[in-house]
Amino acid sequence: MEKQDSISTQKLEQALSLIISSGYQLDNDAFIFLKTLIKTQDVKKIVEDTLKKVVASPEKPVFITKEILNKTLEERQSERETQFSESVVKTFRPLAKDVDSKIEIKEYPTISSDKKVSDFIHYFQDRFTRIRTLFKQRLDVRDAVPINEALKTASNASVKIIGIVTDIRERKTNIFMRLEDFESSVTILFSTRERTVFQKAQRVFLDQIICVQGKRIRNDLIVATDLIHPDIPENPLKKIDNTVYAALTSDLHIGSKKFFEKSFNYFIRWLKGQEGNHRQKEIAGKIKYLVICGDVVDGIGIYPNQENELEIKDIYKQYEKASSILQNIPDYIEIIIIPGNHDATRQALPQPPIPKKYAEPFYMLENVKMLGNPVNVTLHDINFLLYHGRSLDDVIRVLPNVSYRSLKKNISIAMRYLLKIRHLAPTYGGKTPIAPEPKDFLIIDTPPNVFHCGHVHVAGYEIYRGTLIVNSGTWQGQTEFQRKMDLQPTPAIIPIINLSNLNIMPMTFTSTFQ
Ligand code: D5M
Ligand code: FE
Ligand code: ZN
Repeated sequence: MEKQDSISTQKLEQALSLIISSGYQLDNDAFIFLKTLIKTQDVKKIVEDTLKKVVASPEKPVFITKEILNKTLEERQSERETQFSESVVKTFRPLAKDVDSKIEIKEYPTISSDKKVSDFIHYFQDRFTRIRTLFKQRLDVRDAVPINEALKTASNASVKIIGIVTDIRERKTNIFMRLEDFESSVTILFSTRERTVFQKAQRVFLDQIICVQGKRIRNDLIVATDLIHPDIPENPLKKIDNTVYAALTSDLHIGSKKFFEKSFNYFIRWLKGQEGNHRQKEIAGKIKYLVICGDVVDGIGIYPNQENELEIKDIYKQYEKASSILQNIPDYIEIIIIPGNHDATRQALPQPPIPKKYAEPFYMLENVKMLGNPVNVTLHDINFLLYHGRSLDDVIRVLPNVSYRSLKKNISIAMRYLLKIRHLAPTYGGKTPIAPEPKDFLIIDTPPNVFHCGHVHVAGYEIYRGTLIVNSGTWQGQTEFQRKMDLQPTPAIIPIINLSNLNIMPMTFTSTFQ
């Protein structure tokens, strides 16, 4: 320490004699200023640089002032910063830049605009037939029979049927459901005497396809002894020899006053190799895909009094701002964008991609793919089911133990339920609007490797029967409405998925950066 001090003093002395020998004088403030710098700066170098500038300038001052010295100091600092960021950029070698992207988009809805009554019939016929096929893959459902056959059996016989739920009446000690198939219908009684079956029945949605095992006790009344969902079979985690990662996110809500813009820009700088420690930079360099699962912007008139929380009150400007931010992402990263309920596209599911009319700047970016909601995409041989997740609000309502307050622990349970029923939004005409396309695009035909949703603004993950369930949270702080609902969002967390083993690494970009 003492040695250090004497070196600093020596440098100050050398600096002073340099000034004098060059024919200049140091004013008092400048002297005090230099003394304050001796511990942290090379004062001799500062003086040398200052003298060089002074000698070169046409108006040579007699006194070297504090201001002149300070200017040199600032220039040196900014030069060092530039060198630092250049060296970071030079040493950042993103592996993903040398990997070709591999994206396959599975079948896509062709949206018809004029709806007829017959569309509803086709829609439900398609739903019933396809979910029944999924049911028949289960060993314990192969012996299910059409409802009219079940009605012909002897009284008290055990029967198994598959049907669509057309009516639900819940009382204190029992639930009556009406179940229909193509030919007939029947009433099912779930009694609290069969507690677990009764609880399963409490979670059933209208228009859902279920399998019921029970006893026919009267003409068209069956007392349920079991309720079965199609569920997904065990699908072992795919192990693929990939070194690439996907970053999953959603619910940016650009245009909202609560958008975490600084955090999001920090995330982009990290992607570019400009932030983070060595290990974090290594992860950033492997990111090949960025998936944005809806609610890119906050939209206009989406909920009452939204204007109080809007920074940008024009939908076009919201998308302009969104693209001006996202265009800073390195172009070797493929960006996939689907809409959510705040985006400017049809609200009914399946939602078409956000149209060019509103999101034109995005269509100009070569590394951006605008897709619909929901959609199946394969990224490097890993199947993703991307769905914004509006119906999760309905699921949260029917599942006991799951509430907005408990979402941090339970969001994956709500998503898991959609996998079990093999449908993304069962109730027609409920809170989640559905358009009756001739084919039901909301059925989960094939269990995905990754099931990615957003919407609830709370990040959560789990592996269910080999499928990685991810909710990617949000970049928006708590809104007034969410405060009333006691929903605590988890902004600025990005789950990063290693596509070779589906390992998940949540990266946080909050705290000091907001
Ligand atoms: O939805 C974000 C979360 O907040 C989601 O869980 C629903 C809840 N939310 C927000 N607004 C409403 C209204 N008006 N009704 C019910 N639930 C709501 P987001 O789609 O981002 O607004
Ligand atoms: Fe949202
Ligand atoms: Zn949403």
